[in-house]
Amino acid sequence: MAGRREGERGKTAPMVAIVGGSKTDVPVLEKAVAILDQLGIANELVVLSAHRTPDQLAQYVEQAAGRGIEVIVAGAGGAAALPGAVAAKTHLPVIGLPIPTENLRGLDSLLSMVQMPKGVPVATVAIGGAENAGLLAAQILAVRYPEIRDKVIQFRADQTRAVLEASRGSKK
Ligand code: RP5
Repeated sequence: MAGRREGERGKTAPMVAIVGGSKTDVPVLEKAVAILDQLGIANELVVLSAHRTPDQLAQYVEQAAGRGIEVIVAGAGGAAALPGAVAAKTHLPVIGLPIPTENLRGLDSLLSMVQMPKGVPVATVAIGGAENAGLLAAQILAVRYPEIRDKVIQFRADQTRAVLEASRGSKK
């Protein structure tokens, strides 16, 4: 596994944390997990809310860097305070993932996330853009880990090939 580091008792220490504000966010968050798994990057998914479990969220984020987490993906919907609350408690890069919502289609989530005050950035992807959140996390890690860089480059090459093959197929 790329970026693999053995933690206590031989368990792989996660390098990316995916935090969601509610269990209802999990189906979207799992797409970020899937791309990280595909790239062989150890990750963990947790549900903690900026509003419903603020103390537990703060504690989790404060301990993250010390546990070996290097990037945090934070997905939330509606008021979507989670990514900002996470970013406020860590120096780690935080990727905001706006979760689609029923009434405002996730525009509420997106606008909440991109309006961070200066000094506390959140790198926000598209509404429901979980794959890109996972890929961006991988690309941040790729700066430091050559094996992850190679996997990202291979992913892009495979993607290019698939598009060109589909294009050739459509001309037949
Ligand atoms: C946010 O409120 C969560 O991130 C979720 O997207 C949204 C709705 O949460 P539930 O009421 O479904 O738990 O905090």
